[in-house]
Amino acid sequence: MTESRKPQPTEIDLNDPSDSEHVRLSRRQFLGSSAALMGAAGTGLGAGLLAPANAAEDEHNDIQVAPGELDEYYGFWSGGQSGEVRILGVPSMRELSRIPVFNIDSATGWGITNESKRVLGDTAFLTGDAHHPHMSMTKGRYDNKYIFINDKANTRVARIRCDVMKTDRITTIPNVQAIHGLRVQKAPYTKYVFCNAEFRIPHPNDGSGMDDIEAYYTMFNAVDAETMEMAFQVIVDGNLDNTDADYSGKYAFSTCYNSENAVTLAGSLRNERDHVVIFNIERIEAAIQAGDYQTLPGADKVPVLNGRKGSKLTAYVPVPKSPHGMNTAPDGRYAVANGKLSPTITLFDIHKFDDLFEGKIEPRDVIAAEVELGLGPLHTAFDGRGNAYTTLFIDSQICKWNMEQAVRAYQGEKVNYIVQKLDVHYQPGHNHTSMGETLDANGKYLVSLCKFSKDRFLPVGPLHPENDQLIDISGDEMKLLHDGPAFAEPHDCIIIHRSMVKTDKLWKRDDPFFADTVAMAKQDGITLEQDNKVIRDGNKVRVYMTSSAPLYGMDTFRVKQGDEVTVVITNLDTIEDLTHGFSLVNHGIQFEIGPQATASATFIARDPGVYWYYCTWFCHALHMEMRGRMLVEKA
Ligand code: RUQ
Ligand code: CUA
Repeated sequence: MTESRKPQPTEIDLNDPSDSEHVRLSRRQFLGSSAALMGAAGTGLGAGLLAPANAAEDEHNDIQVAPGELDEYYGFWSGGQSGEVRILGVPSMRELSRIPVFNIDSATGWGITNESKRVLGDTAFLTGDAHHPHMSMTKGRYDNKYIFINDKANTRVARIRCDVMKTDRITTIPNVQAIHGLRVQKAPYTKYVFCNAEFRIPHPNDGSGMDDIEAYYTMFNAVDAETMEMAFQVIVDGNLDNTDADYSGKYAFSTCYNSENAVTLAGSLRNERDHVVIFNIERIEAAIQAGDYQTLPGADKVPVLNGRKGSKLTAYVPVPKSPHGMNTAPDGRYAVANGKLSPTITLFDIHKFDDLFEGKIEPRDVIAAEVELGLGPLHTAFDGRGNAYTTLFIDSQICKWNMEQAVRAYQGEKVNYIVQKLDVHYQPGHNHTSMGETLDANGKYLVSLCKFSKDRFLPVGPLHPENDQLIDISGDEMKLLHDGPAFAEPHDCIIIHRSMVKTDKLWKRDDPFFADTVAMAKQDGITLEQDNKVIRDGNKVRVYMTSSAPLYGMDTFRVKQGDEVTVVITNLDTIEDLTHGFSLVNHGIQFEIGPQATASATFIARDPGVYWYYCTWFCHALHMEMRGRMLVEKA
């Protein structure tokens, strides 16, 4: 089960321009022409301008993305406290799109339309704090199905569909608080989304037992990636921070700070060591099969297993002081716990986990190396060539180090495992390499997500942007290429070769995203693709109309004061990029209707009078004229 974890050679030819139908000019060809390079440099492309002075001679730095050219990689960025996910092009670092998830968005109508409210459920009014976006995988490689992301603020996990890049499911994790670390099971496929609940709470959390701090606990959670239902929860000692999984599908592991079970800062810093908890997924599944679990109130179908110290389902490995990031190397063998309050990283040998669970070795025997890197190690990324890149928060540096050399140094050999330290600006949290958390890690780019930008950009008031710095790691030395300002803290990102991401250009009429709305129309005897009709059902009114640039199917509709009005719009246009919008003035109603999509929103017609509605997405030379009136008659 654990033999073959060797990374396979990458299946993508990164220099093959045919991997995207849009690419007309090979990048190398392009860079070979200094005239073209000058031409691009003269356009003032802003974020797209990345070539260092020596780009023309230096093979490694082919990072120019000229106007009309496409990026080689997609970046999926967490939007932090904004609650959204952003799509960037890498290496240009241009922002391509935003996917609202845990936020309300006036452009797309996320949190406003009935379709998005069905996804958001009864948590539609909540805020979001998005940290860790991760794409589903098959056999350790991205599979373009879903991107999952956590909401720490309201204990949720969301799923984004990669075909349309919209959020399609959101699950609130029961009986825990603050989902932080999130990763997917990497093999054989993403059956589970693993997510850590960070804060310990009383159980039941009903106002009793609030002062019995010792009895608080938290849980490690697994969500079924297809159904988005809870698969299981595991009670742990301490709290949980970040998590990752191995390449066999058998193990997941989480860092823990506050093994002291304290509720104050001072209390949680008492111990010199906290721990990493290793979860044996096979044993957990067997225990569920055997009925060896309990359930908790309010979630009586979710198996809750005991994974506290001494349990056969988990192993606790002591590591220095409040470890934070947990990162599996693409060699399938090693995983790094980042020391945070200790200047060390702890390198785990995953190949020894079987022995540990069989009781043949002691917990600390799974440690292949524990070496000093610098101050404040938070997260580690990998290049697929045996090197690791660790952010040093306090030192404001990225430390590049070699894993095998670190193992030898830990065994007492006099070898230098640190390859290079690069200053970043400033205080990096996460970092991420191109394809770095998959078997396709290719060591081209590294992004350092810096928490402070200080003097790197024009001042914009007391609230500064973050600074996502792009670094070339393809050569022996790391080279800083680009400063990327970002609003609201992107904790984490993933960088995926464009050949592995395929999206739809138009909606399909039978898309499940608006299937409920289509079903409602059918009940009303409406054919959405052609009918423009008002259906009255008591004081509920459903207004069905089409949109086709530059016209709505109805330029006037009439309702009565106090009616609950649902406006349903179907965009008949079949042209790529031809999105219409619908905004009803003074009613807080605004949303996107993509080509071939149906979208709807419901509101109360409170005040009599004339209210204009208009198209919010510029769609046609007569876009301004794309409008109509809602006439609200006095009750
Ligand atoms: S965790 S750095 Cu969610 Cu590191 Cu932010
Ligand atoms: Cu339709 Cu603008």
